[in-house]
Amino acid sequence: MGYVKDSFKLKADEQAKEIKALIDQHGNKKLEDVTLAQAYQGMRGITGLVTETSLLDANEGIRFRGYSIPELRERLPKAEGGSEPLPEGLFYLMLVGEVPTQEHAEHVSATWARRSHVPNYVFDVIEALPIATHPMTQFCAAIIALQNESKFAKAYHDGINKKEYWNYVYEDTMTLIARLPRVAAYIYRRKYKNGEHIQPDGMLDWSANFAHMMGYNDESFKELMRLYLTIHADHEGGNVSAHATHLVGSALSDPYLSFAAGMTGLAGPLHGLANQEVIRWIDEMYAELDNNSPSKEQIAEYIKKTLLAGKVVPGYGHAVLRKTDPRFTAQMEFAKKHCSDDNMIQTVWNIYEVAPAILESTGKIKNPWPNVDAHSGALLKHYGLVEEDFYTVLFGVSRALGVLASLCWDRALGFPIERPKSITTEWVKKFIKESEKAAS
Ligand code: NMX
Ligand code: MLT
Repeated sequence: MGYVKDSFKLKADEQAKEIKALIDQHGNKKLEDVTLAQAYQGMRGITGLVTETSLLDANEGIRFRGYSIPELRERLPKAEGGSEPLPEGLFYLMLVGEVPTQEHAEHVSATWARRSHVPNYVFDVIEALPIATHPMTQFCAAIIALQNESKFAKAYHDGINKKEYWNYVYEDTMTLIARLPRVAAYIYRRKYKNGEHIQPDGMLDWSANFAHMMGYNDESFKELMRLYLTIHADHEGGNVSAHATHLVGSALSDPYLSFAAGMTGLAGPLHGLANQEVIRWIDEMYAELDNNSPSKEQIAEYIKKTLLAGKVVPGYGHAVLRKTDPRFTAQMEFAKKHCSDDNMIQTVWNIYEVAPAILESTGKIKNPWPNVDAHSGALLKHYGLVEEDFYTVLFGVSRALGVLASLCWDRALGFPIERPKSITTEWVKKFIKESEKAAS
């Protein structure tokens, strides 16, 4: 076994023992009560999942294995001459639970480079789709096509001991992550660059090679990719893409099928598609005002108009967060360093100044602050990646790191099939009647 795999297995075995003891001794401890409103309203606030890779605090934001985004930017290994973290290092941290050395991160990088070859039939599947097909649909179709290579599915079919599941899930995880940039770049070049594809460069790190295959060789764009692919990787277990991957994986669907489920969820406009919606919304505002530098007053009016029309202001709000998303702040800091005079970035910052107060004044929006998607598109546009329909694919490539590291943990810890109980409104009415009768 490679040492990343060895270290992961060692940690997972220790953790499995600890969890067994926790359940044996404290399994009946109540985490919280579940209300009727929670059952009807998206299970908000119900703690019902264990995800080891990251934890979200409503006021502070995400921590990956205990490390905040500013800490990750400081501590994770960097590319030579770079100052943003390598996502390879974050993957190691999420999988093994320890901050990697430079050598560990480079080892992950080299492993992914070695496994990055995408079979031609996957490109054939993409080519079979009409060019107008949304990039996320092309991405999901390609992931499903890659499933043919699943080592887990084959091993399960041939018959394996359940203690070995983790091993094949790990192998599929490493191969799938290795291949995603090539698949995503292929979709990008096919749809937007006349099908003029760029071959991978095995000497580059995962993010830089992805940038290169999309056709972007500016060093600071490569840095942006390293940051982007790091900060979008994970957001604890309950978000739609992580939860969907975990849920489908619990049926022992292999990592390809499980990740595809996560990606169909990420493609929703209330989740990952919001990054493209933000740019659309800004462009529509520019067009309506016939002005690419609207004043804060004009932006405020446009936000109110959006709300009056019964639409969401994309990039704002969150199901768990109650403060500015630190992923927004990290991108703002990057923009201040590299491109603070960009017009659309200025607009994003002006929106940030006026939107929260207006959203708060509605009295119903629980989090008036920006999320990760409020900033990402403007940065990508600055570097010439202007095709906003593609943005969620970038998010998806990054999200693979967290949800697949988690899937490795799910199988290593022997988590069972997920199957919560549901009820009907008929059941609810009867339940209320009976509890009122009992109380009287
Ligand atoms: N603009 C307008 N209305 C909003 C917004 C917003 N940005 N955020 C929440 N609301 C509304 C929401 O639709 C709901 O309305 P109603 O009662 O009429 O159904 C009400 O405020 C209460 O919603 P919350 O409890 O504050 O939010 P919830 O947890 O249900 O939803 C989001 C969270 C993220 C889905 C929601 O804030 C939203 O739709 N935001 C805009 C889309 C977006 O930026 N999504 C990206 C999330 C991050 N990501 O990458 O996944
Ligand atoms: C995410 O990154 O998954 C989003 O912020 C959504 C969430 O956490 O619910």
